[in-house]
Amino acid sequence: MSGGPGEREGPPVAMTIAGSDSGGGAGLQADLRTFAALGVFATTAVTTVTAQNTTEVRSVRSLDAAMVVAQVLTVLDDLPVAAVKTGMLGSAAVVTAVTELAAAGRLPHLVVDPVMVASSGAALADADTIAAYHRLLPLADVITPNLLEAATLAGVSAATFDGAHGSLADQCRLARRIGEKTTTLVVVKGGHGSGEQSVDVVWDGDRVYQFERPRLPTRDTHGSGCTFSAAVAAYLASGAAPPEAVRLAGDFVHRAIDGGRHWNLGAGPGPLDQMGWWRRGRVADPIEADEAVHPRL
Ligand code: PXL
Repeated sequence: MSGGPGEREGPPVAMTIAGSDSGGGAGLQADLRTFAALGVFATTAVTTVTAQNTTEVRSVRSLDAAMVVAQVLTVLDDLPVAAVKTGMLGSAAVVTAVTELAAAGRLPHLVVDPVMVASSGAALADADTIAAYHRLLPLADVITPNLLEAATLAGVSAATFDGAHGSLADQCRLARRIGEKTTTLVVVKGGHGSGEQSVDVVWDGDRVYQFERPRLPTRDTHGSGCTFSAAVAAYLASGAAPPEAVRLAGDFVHRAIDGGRHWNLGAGPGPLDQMGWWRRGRVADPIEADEAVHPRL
C-alpha cells in the first residue's frame, strides 16, 4: 500500500527547471546526476533543448512558457517537491512565468542559477531574459551567480570582475549589492577567478562570509555551475539550512571536478564526475565497479 502524506518513506524530491545539454555535461543532465548522487529523486521541467558538445552550442530551441508551466504544475500537483532549482530558462517569458509561480508560493526552497553564458563562452540568455531576472531573484532562497553573472546583475562592468582583476573585496561588494533589500542568500561563485584558492562569497542579508577551496588544475569544469545549484537544492530538499546547503554543495562540486579531471571527454572543457565513479573505480573497470555499486544478491 502506498503511504499517504506524512507517512512517506521515500527519498526527498526536488525539481529542476532547466535546459538540456545534448553533450551531457551541463544543464538538466548534470542536475539529474547531482540529485541522484545525493539521494534525491529528480523531477524536471525542460525549458530548452540545446544541440551542444564540449566545444560549442550549435543550436538552441526553447519551449514556450505555457509548456514549461504545465510541466511544473503537473509535477507539483502530484509529487511532494521539497526544493526547486532553475538553470537555463531560455527566454524572458519563461523567467517571468517562473517568477509568477514563485510569487504565488508554488516553488519551495527555490535556488536560482542565473545562467547567462556556457563555459565554452556561448551566450545562454539574451538582454530581455537578463532584465527579467531582476524580479525573480528576490523571490529565491538562494541565488548562485558566477563572477560574470554577478557583475551583470549588479550593473557593473564585467571586465572589472573577470577574476584576473576583480579582488575578493569586489566579489564581496557584488554579493552585497545584489542581495541588498532581499532575504535571498547570495552566493557569488569564484570558480571563474584565477587565484590559487577558489573562493565562494556568501551574503546572508546581514554579513558576508567565504568558503575557500584549493583551485583544481583543470579546465574540465563544464556543468560545474549547474552541479552547484542542483546540489544546493538537493541539500535543501534533504533538510539542510541554506548556508549549510551552500557549504556542502561547494564540497560536492570540488569532489566532482576532482573526479572528472582526467577523463579527457571532448575537445573542449569536459564534464564533472558527479556520481563519484572515479573514487569507486568505475572508470578503470566499469563492469566490476557496477557490481560493487549494485551487488548481486
Ligand atoms: O552551465 C550553464 C548551462 C546551463 N544549461 C545548459 C547549458 C549550460 C552550459 O553549457 O548547456 C543547457
